Amino acid sequence: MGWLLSLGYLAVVVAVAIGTERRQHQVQHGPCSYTFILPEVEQCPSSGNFRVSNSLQRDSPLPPNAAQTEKKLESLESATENNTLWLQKLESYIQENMRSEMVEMQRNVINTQTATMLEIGTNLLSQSAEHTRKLTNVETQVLNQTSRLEIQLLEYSLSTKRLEKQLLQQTQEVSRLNDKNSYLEQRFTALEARHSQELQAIQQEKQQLQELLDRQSRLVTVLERQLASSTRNSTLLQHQQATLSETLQQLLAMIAQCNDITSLSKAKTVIFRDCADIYKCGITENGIYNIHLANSTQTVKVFCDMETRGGGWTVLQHRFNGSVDFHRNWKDYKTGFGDPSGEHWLGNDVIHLLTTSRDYTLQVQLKDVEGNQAYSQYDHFYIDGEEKKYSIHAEGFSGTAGRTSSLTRSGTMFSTKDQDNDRCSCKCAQMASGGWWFEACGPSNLNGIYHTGISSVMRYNGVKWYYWKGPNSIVTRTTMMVRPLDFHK
Ligand SMILES: *[C@@H]1O[C@H](CO)[C@@H](O)[C@H](O)[C@H]1NC(C)=O
Ligand SMILES: *[C@@H]1O[C@H](CO)[C@@H](O)[C@H](O)[C@H]1NC(C)=O
Ligand SMILES: *[C@@H]1O[C@H](CO)[C@@H](O)[C@H](O)[C@H]1NC(C)=O
Ligand SMILES: *[C@@H]1O[C@H](CO)[C@@H](O)[C@H](O)[C@H]1NC(C)=O
Ligand SMILES: CC(=O)N[C@H]1CO[C@H](CO)[C@@H](O)[C@@H]1O
Repeated sequence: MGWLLSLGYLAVVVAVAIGTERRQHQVQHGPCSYTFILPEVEQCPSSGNFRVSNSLQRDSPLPPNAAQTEKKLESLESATENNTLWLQKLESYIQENMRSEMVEMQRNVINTQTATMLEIGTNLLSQSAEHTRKLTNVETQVLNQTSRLEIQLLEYSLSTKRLEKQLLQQTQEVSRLNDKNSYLEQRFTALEARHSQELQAIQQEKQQLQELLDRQSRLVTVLERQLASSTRNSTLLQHQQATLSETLQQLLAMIAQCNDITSLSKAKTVIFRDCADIYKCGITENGIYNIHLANSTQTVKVFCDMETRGGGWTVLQHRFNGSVDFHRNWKDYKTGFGDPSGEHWLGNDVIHLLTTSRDYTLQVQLKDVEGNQAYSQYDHFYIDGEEKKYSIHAEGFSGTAGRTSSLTRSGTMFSTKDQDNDRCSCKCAQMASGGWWFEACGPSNLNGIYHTGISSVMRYNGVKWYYWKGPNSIVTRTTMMVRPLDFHK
């Protein structure tokens, strides 16, 4: 069988050599190997003188034992010859069977291919074994990875569980928040509703305000129109005002006439005889006014006291600071001296004419150095004319300045330093100073020396009203004034 295989192999080698150039071939037979060169089949036409070279080359080196080697060599030579013969035979056989063998060879080729395929298969097997090994490695690695992955997976699952727990908590939290949210939403809704209500209310208010505004603007328009007509009317009013002011001026003129005694007396029959007349005309302020004496064209400036006890008093005598000298002669007392606005004596003639024209009341007002005030009143008072030495007449005594009248009895005449009409052997007017109704000098002298300051020395010449505070009282203010008895009627 091995031999057949060898033959087959040889045939294959020969088949390979066919169609190619001359090539060397080796054949392994047991421990020996043979090298031979095959002739070219196509270049050798099938002629009869085909020869085979007998030359054989020895490949292996000579053995150490030469005899043995010789023997062996001989056997080998014979074998070779046998072989050569065999080969020749074979060659011829081959030559004969070339064509038929060709077919077989082709079949053999297929076999060879199969072998090759087998070899390749073996190779493949070995490769696949390698691959298997590698695969195993890979598998272990994969297993390693898988285990690692499993561990990781375990960890992951653990963490997943943790996360799940957290998720659960968060879900709970979320649900709680949702609850809260819903509550808030409810509240929000309520608030929204309230807001919308408020908004509605505000809108209503706004509307109302708008309406109000409209109404007001309409009103303003109406007012404007009224203003326009008022402006027109104001012209009319101005005319009326002009008329009114004219009337007023007329009235004022009339009042002025009331004040101006001269013009009134000349123009009309109404005459201011005294301050009472002026007061009744409506003038109630203290001041200096003109009066007309009865049966006379003379105008007299007098001071009117419009405030004391009902007002309407015509002042005859006034002293308050000693600025005017009262130690004067008959003529001065007759005509009067000083200024009605300050210290003065009105004048005996005027006093006579005035007090004999109507029934007059005399009032004597006093004030001492300590500021005490008092008065003496005589309901009926008048003095005679110069022919009767201005004799005094005062009845109906009352008042606070002493319980007894300090005036001398009625009928006492007037005396000055240059006319002694008293009932004293002395000259009272010179002793007591000033002009007065002295008797045996008497308890009063309002025209004496105006002393200032307190003194213990008895003064006979000072201002005196004996029954008020005795002889030592210092009177600092005196006023003699008259008013008609029927003033209040
Ligand atoms: C997996 O492989 C790494 C190196 O790649 C090695 O250190 C480890 O011990 C292996 N683990 C297992 C379970 O084989
Ligand atoms: C303007 O005067 C007329 C007639 O005098 C009167 O009817 C009208 O009311 C007056 N208008 C105003 C705004 O006073
Ligand atoms: C007294 O009074 C009058 C009038 O008020 C004034 O003019 C005068 O200076 C006064 N005299 C003294 C001394 O006070
Ligand atoms: C004023 O004159 C008239 C007539 O002449 C007279 O009757 C009257 O008494 C006089 N009055 C005074 C106060 O003299
Ligand atoms: C020396 C040797 O082996 N010779 C052989 C050659 O071939 C014939 C037959 O084929 C054999 O019988 C011989 O022995």
